[in-house]
Amino acid sequence: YEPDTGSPVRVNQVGYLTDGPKAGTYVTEATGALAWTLNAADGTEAASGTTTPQGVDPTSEQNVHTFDFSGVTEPGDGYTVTIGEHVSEPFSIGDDLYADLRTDALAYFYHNRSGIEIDADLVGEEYARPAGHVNVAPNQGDDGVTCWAATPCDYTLDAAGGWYDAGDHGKYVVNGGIATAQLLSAWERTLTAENADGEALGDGSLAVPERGNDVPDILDEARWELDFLMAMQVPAGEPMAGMAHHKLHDRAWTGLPLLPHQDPQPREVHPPSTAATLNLAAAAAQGARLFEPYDAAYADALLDAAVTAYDAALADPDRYADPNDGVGGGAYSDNNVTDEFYWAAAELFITTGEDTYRQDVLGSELHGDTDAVFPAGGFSWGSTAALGALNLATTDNGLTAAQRAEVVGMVTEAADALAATADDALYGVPLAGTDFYVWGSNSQVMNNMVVLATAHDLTGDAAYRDGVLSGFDYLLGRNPLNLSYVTGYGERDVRNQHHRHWANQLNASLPNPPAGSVAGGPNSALQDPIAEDLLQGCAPAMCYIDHIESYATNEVTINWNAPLAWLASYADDLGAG
Ligand code: 9MR
Repeated sequence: YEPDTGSPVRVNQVGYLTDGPKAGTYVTEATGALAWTLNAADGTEAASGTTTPQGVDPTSEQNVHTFDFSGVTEPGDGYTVTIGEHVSEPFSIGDDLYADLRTDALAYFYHNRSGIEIDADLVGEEYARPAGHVNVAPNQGDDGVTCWAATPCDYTLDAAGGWYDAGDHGKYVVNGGIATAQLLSAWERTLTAENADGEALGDGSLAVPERGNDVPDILDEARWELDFLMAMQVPAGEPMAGMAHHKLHDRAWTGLPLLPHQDPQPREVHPPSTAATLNLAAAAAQGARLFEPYDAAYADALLDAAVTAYDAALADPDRYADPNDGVGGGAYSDNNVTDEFYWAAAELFITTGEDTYRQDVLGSELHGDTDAVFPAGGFSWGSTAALGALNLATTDNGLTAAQRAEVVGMVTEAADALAATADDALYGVPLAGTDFYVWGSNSQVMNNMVVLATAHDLTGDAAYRDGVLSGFDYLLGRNPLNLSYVTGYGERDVRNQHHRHWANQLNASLPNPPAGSVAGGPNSALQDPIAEDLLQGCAPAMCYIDHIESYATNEVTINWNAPLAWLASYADDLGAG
């Protein structure tokens, strides 16, 4: 298998912000500098220069040059870069490059709602479908779901609703927590960042059934999952009351293609875990402060669930999900929950101001350890302390000036390293070296971009912004495979992500993923049969294939689209500002 990498001239196929950095990469064996020209759509030359030979890029094992046309600030569509006989994909220069991505990336969540009809008026006929996993045959609904036979319980849960995690039909509290938090943070950013446009996420901004209810649509979307997270909590009076069940999914993996409402299998709730409980605590605590102005009773219910969950986690601090519990759904196991404790304590402190939470977060062994809170490979569902630290640094909260300065210092220290990484990387990506091309590597890149963007919001330092935009360049085409990893964006976008019913590759009557769906990305561990078969020997950043069965390189998930939505929102605000 030889990937079709198209032109060796690699650019952001969507485009470059008018006042932002503008760089690309050229794959060539040539060792000396080469001439490049930037041409406008009508073929006239807009700029020219020479490339900088860089040697072999370790992530791709390609010999590359870089080129830079940051000086060009004339907006337009259809620009191309030519080097010798090679022409790049076309791209734009302008300020309005991320507005559609902001709403498309968020639309992903409504598309993947469980327990509700997906309305043709909101998504179009090809994406409309009946409600999934309510008690309508052949479904065995999530309303009144029982515990897994291996660890039975005496109660049922009404856990209909929530989002499907990914290409599968599972619903996981661990991953639901971080995804919800990142949507909530996209909204919270509009309250704290100077240039943020709240209206772009406000009521009427998204195609969701709740639009017109005077609540920001992004909060309506988050509520769909917050309700599910709360529904996964063990009821009062039961053993382990207040803990959250780790996950809910089918008895065995469903096959592809299969629409949610066609799934005939039993659905089962798996045992509680401390990590899930702390995800509930953190996300619900954040939700409580953001819903307060819109629905005080709901905010109270969220805070109540968060406090109960946190207390339950303190009383049962090392109940880990079983790493072998991976039949019918992913394990999402994690045997270190120090970071989840840090995150939950931070959110509860921000929301309540209570000293006990302040002590828990500031007294954590993680606090002040920048490398632990902000791992170079990116924060993730299994490493969540960064979420707490970012919110402590940006929100109005009860930290003293000195305490806040320390948290802000952690963010900028992490961002300094990431900005330097992006600057050194020959494809501009803020992901250091070759070790971090893991399952979902694009989300690791994006979460590093979130750290950079937050540092930019906090300080106004353009070097951080440049790191974010350079990360977007990588995601949108300036990469070793010359692919845009976001469906519908760029000339060479991926569109066969692993998904049960966006399965056009398997059944022509089904659609491809809708615009704004980001693929997991290169994963050098080759953890699915397609990758194992076709990608042997790949360089780390090239271990990717746009094939529906390659779930370990090409899936979509809520926790990957959530940072995409956060970042598109940030970048759209930049363009407007
Ligand atoms: O995103 C998860 C990744 O970090 C893990 O390495 C991988 C294997 O455990 O699982 C990923 O999560 C998958 C989950 O288990 C099931 N739904 C789809 C998720 C994305 O592939």
